[in-house]
Amino acid sequence: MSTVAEIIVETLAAAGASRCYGVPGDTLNHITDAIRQSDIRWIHVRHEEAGGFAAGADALLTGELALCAGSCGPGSLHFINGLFESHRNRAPVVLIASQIVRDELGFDFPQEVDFKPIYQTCSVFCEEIRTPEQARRKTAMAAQAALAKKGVAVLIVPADVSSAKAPDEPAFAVHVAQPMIRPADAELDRIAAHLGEGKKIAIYGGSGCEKAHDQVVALANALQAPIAHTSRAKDFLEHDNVFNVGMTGIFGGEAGYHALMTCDTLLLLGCDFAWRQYYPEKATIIQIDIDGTHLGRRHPVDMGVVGDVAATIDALLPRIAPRSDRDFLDECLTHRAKTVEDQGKHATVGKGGAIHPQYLTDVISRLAPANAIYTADGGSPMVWCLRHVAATGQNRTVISLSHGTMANAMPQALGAKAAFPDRTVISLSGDGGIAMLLGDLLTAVQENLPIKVAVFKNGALDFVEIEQKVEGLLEAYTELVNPDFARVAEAMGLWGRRVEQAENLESAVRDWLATPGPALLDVVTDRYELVMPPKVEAGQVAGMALYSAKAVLNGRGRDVAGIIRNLLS
Ligand SMILES: Cc1ncc(C[n+]2csc(CCOP(=O)(O)OP(=O)(O)O)c2C)c(N)n1
Ligand SMILES: [Mg+2]
Repeated sequence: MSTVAEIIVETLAAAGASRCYGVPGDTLNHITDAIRQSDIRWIHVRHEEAGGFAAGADALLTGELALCAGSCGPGSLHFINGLFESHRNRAPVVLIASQIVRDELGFDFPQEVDFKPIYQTCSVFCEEIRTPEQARRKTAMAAQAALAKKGVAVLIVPADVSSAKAPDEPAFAVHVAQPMIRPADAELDRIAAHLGEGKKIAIYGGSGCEKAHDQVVALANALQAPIAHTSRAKDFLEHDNVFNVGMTGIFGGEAGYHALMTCDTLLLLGCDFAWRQYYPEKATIIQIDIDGTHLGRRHPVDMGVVGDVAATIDALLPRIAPRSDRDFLDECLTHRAKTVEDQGKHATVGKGGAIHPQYLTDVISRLAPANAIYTADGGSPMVWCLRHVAATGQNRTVISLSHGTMANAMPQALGAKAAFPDRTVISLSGDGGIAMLLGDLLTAVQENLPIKVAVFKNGALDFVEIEQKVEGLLEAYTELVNPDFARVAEAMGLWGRRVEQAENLESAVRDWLATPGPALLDVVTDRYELVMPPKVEAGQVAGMALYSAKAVLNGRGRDVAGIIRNLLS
């Protein structure tokens, strides 16, 4: 007769899970013992938050279940931020949150934490296995929910339940359905009629365009329409696309902004872009999304339909009369060329051999294999990743776009590497971000996960400093006193090198990429890089001007000179 712990592990393995990230302890011991005897690989992280990030990247990139497991109280609580990130990325992760024994629940027992209200806010399923009889069915339902609803599922398992014998009963299987969903014929006819009336049509594609690259490009060709994309759709739409005008929004460029704001007809394809000021006021907007709750959520739309992007375009294309007028498209592509040129200006060596962060990203993107996986920290590295890692159609980027957390990149790289041992996995880390979960560099060594970490060492919480400056505030509490991260990495068992001058960068990046084991490059980057939005709001200019006046009055004229130099160069 099996124990409940064995049944849980067996059910999750049968549902496709092959890795579990966690820290063992007390109430989890029967579960870890069952994992020890299974085909699931246990990956021992040093902080559970890192495990939450790693499992999310693993699940997001593979589309398969990834697991986390923690001890009761603080152990399972520590996953929270990593799992918020993973949930908001729609990654199918199951957390086994072990719990104190049932008899003591509700008496403020040592390490008692009521996980349900805590994890309910970042999960698609959050239930306690109350009896051994529930174990098989609830575990299967957790896996089913994570895969079908795409998000985190949490199983709370009291220690006396996991160690109990489970009844013999048939296994519950998990099903991954792949239906073909598209709007009704009459709806497609109406979309075609709207498009027929448009004079300046723009397409805005989001992550719903994964697996729909060719269809979206074919539609753009038929409509002679520019394609702008969200940051999440970078991997799916940027490459091999002569209609691409890039992103809009604060991380985007002028071309994407121009296409959306000046079109008369906008087709939203699987995108849920949150920043409402970047939607056009007057255009006719048609939205196609697999999730009906997304329709009109960000901005009013004239027509909203439910469908998978590829299947919908396949059914829509025969209803559309191809166009030849490309005036609007050409206008947007001219803006695009200018945007690329402007953004490229900083991807060069700075004055006196300074390393612009854009240049560092550009060098890495040029030298890394075409199928590399990149992760980037919340803060300025995510912006450099979005703008300067060239999409190849094979590479992937994992960025904290919805949750916007710090310290995600290195642990997400661990999960990506565990899932794809044959691919180069690169973490673009902030100096603030890497320090936050530094201990998990040890996981790269201990678990033999040879990730490549690049630290953008600008000596500051730079992104916050920029935010403060554009609001007209003086920067405060953003200074970082850093160690030499290369020597720290070496002491931890990684390969490490520090780079301060641009002339040494390329050879250092080559050595770093060629190192067989985990490796960290500590790169001193220029601090005064402004992450310029495509259209600087009037308020932001006023904020900068105000900052400049305050800074000069406070004897910080050099800072202003640094920013202005970078803006103008
Ligand atoms: C966990 C967490 N804490 C704080 C913040 C607020 N925040 C956003 S970016 C940032 C600075 C990041 O600094 P660093 O990692 O050095 O990157 P940089 O912007 O300097 O390149 C901070 C503090 C956050 N997003 N997440
Ligand atoms: Mg920094």
